[in-house]
Amino acid sequence: MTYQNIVVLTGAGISAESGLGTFRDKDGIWTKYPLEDLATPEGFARNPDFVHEFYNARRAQSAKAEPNAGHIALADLERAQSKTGGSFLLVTQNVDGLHEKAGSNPANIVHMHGELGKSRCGACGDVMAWTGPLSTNLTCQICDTKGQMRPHVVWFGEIPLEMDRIEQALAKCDLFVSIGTSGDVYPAAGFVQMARSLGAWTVELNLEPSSGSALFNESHLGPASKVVPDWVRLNT
Ligand code: BJW
Repeated sequence: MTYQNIVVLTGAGISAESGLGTFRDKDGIWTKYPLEDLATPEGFARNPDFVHEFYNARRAQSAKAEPNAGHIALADLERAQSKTGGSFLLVTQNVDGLHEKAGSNPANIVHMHGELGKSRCGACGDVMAWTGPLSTNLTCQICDTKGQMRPHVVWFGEIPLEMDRIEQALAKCDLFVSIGTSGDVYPAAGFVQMARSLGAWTVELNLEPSSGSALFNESHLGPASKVVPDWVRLNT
């Protein structure tokens, strides 16, 4: 079956087999580290050094990680879709950069929760590519403010990035595929309802049923490195 406009949403589960931890699984990041201290603007204001240490370690780990068969299958799906003349938008909640490494076209990716490979100045808002560690000793190259550099990621209570672009794509899509996300964090958790209410066919590819599982027309359970390539093969 061919679709005119495809939106794919990915979460931490697609990168699990690349060695990057998920957040809410049994050994997930938020079971080991305090979310309130590490993923909120208030936590950063209280103890920026602790937050920098956490994200510096994850930036270094992500830089070493390689995409798995799930990421690669999505790049294949995008190429197949471009041959039909249809549209394709890959909305990822992941900050690891593995979709780009797998060959997905950066122009068709929205990093709604930001990117570890970028920093942002809390004073002037300038965003720049960043590969090394961040610290409170740094000065912004644009506005010269010291101590305000932060990871370019979206914490709880902050507005995810490029929401207008995502909502426009959801409004016109005829296929919505959700991969490796628990469906516990909004607004991403609400995308399936929006797409389905506007007529899209909805597909879940996850290790286990997500919180919004009942809202999907189709659900295929298993590791992303298997279910994503299998599903892409059957649908291209
Ligand atoms: C596999 C697998 C394998 C494992 N193969 N699958 C009360 C009610 C409703 C909402 C709220 C509320 N109170 C507050 C809110 C809003 C809040 C929210 O949703 N809170 C909930 C927790 C209740 N949301 C926000 O604050 C967001 N902002 C916002 O809402 O702004 C208002 C606004 C929105 C829109 C327009 C205008 C205004 C911001 C959320 C920011 C989230 N940030 C983080 C950190 C990012 C940086 C970082 O990486 O550190 O984003 S938290 C973390 O959760 C990260 C993730 O992107 C995000 C989602 O997690 P994900 O990816 O789903 O991972 P898991 O671990 O939860 O799930 C993994 C899944 O994979 C599981 O299902 C596994 O089974 C599966 N899996 N291995 C396939 N091998």
